[in-house]
Amino acid sequence: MSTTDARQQVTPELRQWIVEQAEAGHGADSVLKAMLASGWKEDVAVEAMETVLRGHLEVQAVQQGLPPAVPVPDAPLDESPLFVDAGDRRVCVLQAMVNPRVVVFGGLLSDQECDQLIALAKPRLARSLTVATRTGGEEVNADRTSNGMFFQRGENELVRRIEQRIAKLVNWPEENGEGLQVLHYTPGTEYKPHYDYFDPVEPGTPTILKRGGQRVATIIMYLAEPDKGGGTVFPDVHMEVGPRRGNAVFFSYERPHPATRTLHGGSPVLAGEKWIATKWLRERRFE
Ligand code: PD2
Ligand code: ZN
Repeated sequence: MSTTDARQQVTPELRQWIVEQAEAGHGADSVLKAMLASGWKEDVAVEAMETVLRGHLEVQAVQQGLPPAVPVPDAPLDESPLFVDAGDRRVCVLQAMVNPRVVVFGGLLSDQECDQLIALAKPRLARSLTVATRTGGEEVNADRTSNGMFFQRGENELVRRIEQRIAKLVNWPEENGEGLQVLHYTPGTEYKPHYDYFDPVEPGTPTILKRGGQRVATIIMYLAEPDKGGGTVFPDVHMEVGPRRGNAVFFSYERPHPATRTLHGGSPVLAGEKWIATKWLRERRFE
């Protein structure tokens, strides 16, 4: 492989060579080394490798029957910042995982915002429902024993402020968000492991998707801490996020498939009370 092209274009031949190297089991480091030795600039070489391999993996995934990947929200974490500018607030990055994409944020909400959300939600709580993918409606589900309520998107100044902050934090239009949902868990209540996307094979899913397409990301904000239990768990990667007040866990899923490893659940609260606010983000404007 050699390049004399001053613009360093990723030609079909280069694409093929990168894929062949990967398929032959050569690691990213040795492929990069070979490209640098052939005169490729490092940033161009890295970008070319990433783009080509991502594209190749996507073609293979779809050939194997997986739904196609779509763009998803994400925070700007490329340079491993300690903080992200979320407009009216600097939010701390406590932990970041690539696969599944999970980010734990510190201080997304102030204590006062947590208390205000709880106070506004309290009089409106009812037994939580889940989407009935068979019909497209909603149903009581033994896997989800919390009480909860939804705010309308932009319902009041507090909700608008938080929605704007989330939109800036993960670079996703506010109007693609479902209404903020507040949930209350008492001892013994939980949300058993599930996926937040809608299962494409369920008959009710096409109806659900008319209102903004698939869910592509979730942000769970912790408003009040239980004394024991109540962590958010990701069983596929054996991870548990502690429900620390003001913090949040964000995760995205680029296709509605278990390959995203975004199975997650709210562990039973063992003592005390847990309050959270969940925001689900859709592909398009959610009406
Ligand atoms: O309460 C939680 O930790 C939790 C866990 C899993 C919430 C949700 N899912 C959700 O609201 O989607
Ligand atoms: Zn969930």
